[in-house]
Amino acid sequence: MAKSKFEYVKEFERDNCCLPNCWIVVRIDGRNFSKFCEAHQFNKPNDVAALQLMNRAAITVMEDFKEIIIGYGQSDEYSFVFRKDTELYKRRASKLMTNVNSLFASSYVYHWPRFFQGKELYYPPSFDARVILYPTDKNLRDYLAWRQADAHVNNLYNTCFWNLVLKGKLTPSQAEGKLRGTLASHKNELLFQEFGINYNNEPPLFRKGTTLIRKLVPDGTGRLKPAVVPLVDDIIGDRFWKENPEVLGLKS
Ligand code: DGT
Ligand code: MG
Ligand code: MG
Ligand code: MG
Ligand code: MG
Repeated sequence: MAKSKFEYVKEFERDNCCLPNCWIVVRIDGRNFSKFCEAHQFNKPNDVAALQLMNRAAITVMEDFKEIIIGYGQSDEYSFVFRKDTELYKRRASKLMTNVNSLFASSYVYHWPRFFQGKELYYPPSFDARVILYPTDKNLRDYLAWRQADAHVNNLYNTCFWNLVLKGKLTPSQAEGKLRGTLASHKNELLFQEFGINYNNEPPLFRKGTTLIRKLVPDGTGRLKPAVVPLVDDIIGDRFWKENPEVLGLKS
């Protein structure tokens, strides 16, 4: 077929391919979810339905993109890790990132009514996305540990903050002042002394976030079928990785 004289503009396109042998992480994060959560009256500091909807959208992404080996989500963010040897879209970063991001966003909206029966979605949410490459298994594990540690630090702070505001009747700025510069031990003590809350008994979903991995589960006919399974577990220590060696494909 003859090419048009305009064809040369295609040469301006540049592929941004991910380096070989690296784990490819795509992380999405809700855009201005401070406002989105407020507008939709999410429970503070954690809304179970909202977290479950995030998980549902992430499962949809992993059911479609089979080369994602693990997902980890907390708050308004989700990380997806592609196999280090994936050749999907010739490892083009923009293809991987934009496809994951738009499927996540559309799934979030698609599944909304099931998680928020009767609650209207007032405006379309959107998410940012980035691609990060990790050359070693240790780097990848440290990345996931970093996100889970972040969930813990933020949740401890937010649990204190919202108890001080909602039960302690402090203004937001008073609560902020009271918590500024305090250590985790102080926050634990504050929750216990002032509100009788043992932080370690708070729901693990809030403290640890959700990890999605693939497991073989019975399909009802006695056969085992691969499925994306949500786990609420510690992924910082070694135990999780020893119990699930297939995730990183480690030789035992
Ligand atoms: P960004 O990401 O820079 O566009 O801005 P934000 O506002 O999304 O900020 P980010 O991602 O650092 O923080 C997440 C916000 O979402 C934070 O304001 C807390 C809120 N959020 C997340 N999960 C929940 C929830 O379950 N309940 C409530 N009430 N708020 C939540
Ligand atoms: Mg942000
Ligand atoms: Mg956000
Ligand atoms: Mg966030
Ligand atoms: Mg096309």
